[in-house]
Amino acid sequence: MEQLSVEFPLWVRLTHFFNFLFLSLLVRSGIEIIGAHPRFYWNDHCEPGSEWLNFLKKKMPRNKLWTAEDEIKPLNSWVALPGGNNLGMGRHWHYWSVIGWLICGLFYVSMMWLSPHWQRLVPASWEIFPRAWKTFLAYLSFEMPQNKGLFNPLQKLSYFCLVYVLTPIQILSGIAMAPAISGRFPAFVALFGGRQGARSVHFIGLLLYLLFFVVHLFMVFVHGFGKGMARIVLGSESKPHDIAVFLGLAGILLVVLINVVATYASLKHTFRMKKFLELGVDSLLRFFFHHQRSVQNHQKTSPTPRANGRPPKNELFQHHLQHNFRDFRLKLYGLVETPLAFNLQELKALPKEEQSTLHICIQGWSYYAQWGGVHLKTLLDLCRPLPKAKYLVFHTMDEKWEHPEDEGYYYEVIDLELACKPQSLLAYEMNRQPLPLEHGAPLRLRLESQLGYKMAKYVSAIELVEDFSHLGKGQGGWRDDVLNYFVKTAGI
Ligand SMILES: Nc1nc2c(c(=O)[nH]1)N[C@H]1C(S)=C(S)[C@@H](COP(=O)(O)O)O[C@H]1N2
Ligand SMILES: [Mo]
Repeated sequence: MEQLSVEFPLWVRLTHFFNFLFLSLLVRSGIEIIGAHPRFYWNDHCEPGSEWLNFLKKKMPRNKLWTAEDEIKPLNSWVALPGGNNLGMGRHWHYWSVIGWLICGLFYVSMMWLSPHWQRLVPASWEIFPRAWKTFLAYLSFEMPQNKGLFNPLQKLSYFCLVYVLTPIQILSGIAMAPAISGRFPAFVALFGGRQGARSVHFIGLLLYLLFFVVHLFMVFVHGFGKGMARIVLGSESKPHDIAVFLGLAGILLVVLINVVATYASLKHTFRMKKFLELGVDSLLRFFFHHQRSVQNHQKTSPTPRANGRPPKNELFQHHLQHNFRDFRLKLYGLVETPLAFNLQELKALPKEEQSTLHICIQGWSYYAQWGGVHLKTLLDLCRPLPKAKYLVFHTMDEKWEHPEDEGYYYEVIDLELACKPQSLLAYEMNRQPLPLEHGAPLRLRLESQLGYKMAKYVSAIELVEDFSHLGKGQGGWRDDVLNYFVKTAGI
């Protein structure tokens, strides 16, 4: 074996700093995301009461319809990035910093394996376990273990687990939560015991990073702060401790400052910040998560699926309800050769598609249901989009009376590629019954590789357009516009 010096090369010291920076952003934005549904389950039905961990003390009313939006817990900016009810921005920060963190981590691991440094973390034999245990007992009896190399056995084992066990699990459980991935590779997600298993594992991972951070900091103090700083900032214990402590504290302050600025800018200049965080990240997310086709067939239904978005109250919708949608017509218009209108009987006479899938809300909860309806492709083949047509706008009868401060009816935009996927339906049936009122009667969109908010309920018309920037605030959907500044790719 090559001899290892007791110095930290520059790349170790730099990646240590960036790892700390990106992890601080990841943890805080992760906490923001948890606030959107602060409950954890080991089952994908997310039955209220079946959570193993619940941070929401609020009880949901038994006697009236509540929706998942009532379960949001706005968090303090001291713990969450950016804090408040800002799921969209939390997600932006999470994806932005995960890319930085992955680049940093990949560089670190490659440098380890390209140099003799890999031996620092990879145990040479199973002997590491009893030796680490002995070190642990030594600490318990307030003895300082004598290091032969840079790290003692317990340290080596903890770092190994952090880099080569916890981190891969965290990356994989994160990916498993994307609906595009759980739709395309259900067996992979089953490794975690399902979607909620992946979410719970991802959360436990966050706790372990925090635990590591606290113990690591404690150990640095126990072993000598100046000595530790000299190593990690300047590379070796023999370097001047005072300069190292000064630079080290300046580095920590910089990370704090970046967090403060990130929080402030996200709250004060949300739209500009969103644009900044999308640079590059948006195309990367699109590349990985937009083109997957869902192949789900779960054959499961959840006893009490949640709803999000309450039924419309406006006169037209009430009229349709009273008359059992007898005069209802679904309109197809815009950039098409033949504008069309269908009543429900006519839609039901078209070839029927059925699918049994997992619904995943951006907030984090999920449920299984069976859906029956017309393939969007069938409708497109009938009205024949003009070559100019790029997008489908789903207009709804939902005036969003619950959000009087935000104007406009609920709508969602998808592109032709998504519309032509095999599991993209306009559904009129849920669990083999006519679509219930709270789930979008008479018609709702189902896009099984996407997050729930894309799947507009109470759909009344489909318009084909070349561009959607004139609609609402131009972000391609009601929730995309007004609520939370969502990322463009709803596959993750
Ligand atoms: N018209 C309308 N459609 C909507 C919404 C809404 O508020 N209004 N909420 C969306 C969100 S965020 C989700 S998660 C799903 C929820 O579908 P469900 O209520 O059938 O469970 O509907 C989507 N479609
Ligand atoms: Mo949602």
